[in-house]
Amino acid sequence: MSYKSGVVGIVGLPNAGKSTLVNALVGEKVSIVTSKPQTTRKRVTGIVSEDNLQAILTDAPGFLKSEAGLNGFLSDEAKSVIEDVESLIFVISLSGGSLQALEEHLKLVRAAGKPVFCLLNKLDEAKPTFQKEVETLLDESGLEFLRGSLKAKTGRNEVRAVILNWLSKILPETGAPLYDPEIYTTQNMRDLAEEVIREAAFERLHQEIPFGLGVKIVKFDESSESLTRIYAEVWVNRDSHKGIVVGAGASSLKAIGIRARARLEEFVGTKVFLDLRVKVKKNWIKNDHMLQELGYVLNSK
Ligand SMILES: Nc1nc2c(ncn2[C@@H]2O[C@H](COP(=O)(O)OP(=O)(O)OP(=O)(O)O)[C@@H](O)[C@H]2O)c(=O)[nH]1
Ligand SMILES: [Mg+2]
Repeated sequence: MSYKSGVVGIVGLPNAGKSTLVNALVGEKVSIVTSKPQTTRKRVTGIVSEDNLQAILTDAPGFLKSEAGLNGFLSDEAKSVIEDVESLIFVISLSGGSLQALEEHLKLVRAAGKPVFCLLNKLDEAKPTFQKEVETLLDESGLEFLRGSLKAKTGRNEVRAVILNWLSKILPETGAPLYDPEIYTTQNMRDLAEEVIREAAFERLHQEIPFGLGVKIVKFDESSESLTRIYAEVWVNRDSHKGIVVGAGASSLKAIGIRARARLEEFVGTKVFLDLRVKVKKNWIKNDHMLQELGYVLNSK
């Protein structure tokens, strides 16, 4: 019987809807989604298993040009995802943005010489002039594209069906799935906990904080069958950010903890005790040693 599988990179500029697409294709929440750009940092794997195919999706950070610090890591990670996969889905937001940044990213994507499918996302918020420019660019590049919106369920289902059909054509024949079809992510619980806490914090905080916010899981204690104890540090880049994350009477930190704990309980399947502490780690986003401590280091380095 024919069975196809392969590794597919989900790439694009920050905030285009890449992680939303991964979650829609997998049918489970594997990657965190927020309204703030540069949400995804380390690549996340989501696995879609159908009767005839399995796609191992690699959700990349948004593409940006930078050489140092956390931005440098994001930039390198986005580029290395393009190298490490067999085919690519390029997600573009029609809600506007820089055509030049898009062109630069497109150049890298095309240079990889791999099958590419483009999703023109956020059709519900499309800016007509920008949409025209993007479509001309893709037509000139000879790239296949779909216009769609991942905002509502019907849109997600339509996009999912078209992309699965594309995958069924381009994925290589493997005879059997590469991963057990029951598995939908390769992420471990510690990494997942870090992402869930970061998402809860991003949702709660002002625009300027999230980029300088990191989460370190200090201890993940599963020794009790009915209660998982998670001890985590929330790192901020500046003294002045600590008070904002904690909030008056610790209201903000408590709200972050409540939201994160509810999601963590769904994932781990037990009650969760969550201990969150805010630490000021001055300029950690520019410090190689501290970046490494949070796992922001390329596998190849
Ligand atoms: N209006 C609208 N919003 C969308 C659509 N798809 C995704 N979003 C929203 O866009 C924002 C960014 O979505 P993400 O999936 O986190 O985007 P991303 O490309 O993974 O972003 P980074 O990881 O930061 O690069 C979130 O607030 C989503 O809910 C869409 O089709 N329409
Ligand atoms: Mg993302």
